[in-house]
Amino acid sequence: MATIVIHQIKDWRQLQLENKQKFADKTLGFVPTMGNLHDGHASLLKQSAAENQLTVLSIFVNPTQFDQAKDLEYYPKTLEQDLALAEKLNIDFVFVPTYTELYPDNYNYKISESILSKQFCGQHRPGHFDGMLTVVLKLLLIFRPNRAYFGEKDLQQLNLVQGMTKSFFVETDIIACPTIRDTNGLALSSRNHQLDPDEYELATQFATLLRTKLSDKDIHDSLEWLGFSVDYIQTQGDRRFGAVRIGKVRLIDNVQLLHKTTHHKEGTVA
Ligand code: PAJ
Repeated sequence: MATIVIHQIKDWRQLQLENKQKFADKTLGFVPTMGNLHDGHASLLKQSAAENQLTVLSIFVNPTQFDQAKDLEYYPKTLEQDLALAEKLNIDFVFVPTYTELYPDNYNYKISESILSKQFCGQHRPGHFDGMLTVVLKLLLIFRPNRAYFGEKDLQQLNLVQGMTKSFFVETDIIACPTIRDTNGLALSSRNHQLDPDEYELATQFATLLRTKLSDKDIHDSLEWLGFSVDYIQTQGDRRFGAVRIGKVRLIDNVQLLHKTTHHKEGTVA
């Protein structure tokens, strides 16, 4: 079946009404994204397609989670390519809403979390997690999927979404998916496409240094010396989290520190 692209919530409702048979007793998997899809997103889509009879992908560059106007403006948009990938992966539905479709209230109502969302990235991106949680809750309520797939690359986001669904009794299982990396160790990210070749080379040092036995402070200082502007490098338990900037591009990552753990388990709550 060809991928069906939906722009409006009413079209999704209509589709369900007209195809009761098709939806009956089928499990629905959901993969929310901001587009500019790469192999990291593809791994989530493949896992959803393998574990559910139907999959919905959403593509929406959510303005309420951008704390800087320039970051939003420069965010790469490649809808044609993204739809071609969805088709290739046999994804059933792609939801591509407008701002007014998702925010009829113009963001007067929002979800906020008061502890975890203030740490790590939250300290450096005011309002970011409010915007993220709000749009994710809206999307989960529109599609009411059995499972929704999130990458461990954004572990703080994943943990916040898990906490939110538990707090608001949302009956969707939040599934953690491993971080997909380039052969040089750099976590795949839409933001990597904004780096020039020299900056990309430099970015690989971020992933490499995060895994070393150096202290957080020594990694911080080494990265600054190399030319990064460091937001934070912070170890919690056996996991090290980091966020850096190269020029206008912000990169985040987290790795499990094997020298700090006795058993290897990816994606545990930090
Ligand atoms: P986006 O950055 O497009 O990421 C969509 C999903 O892909 C997230 O769950 C993210 O963790 C996952 N992902 C990104 N890079 C990955 C990689 N290298 N390996 C594995 N998974 C990866 O995260 C967002 O969009 C937004 O905040 C969103 C949840 C869509 C809300 O607007």
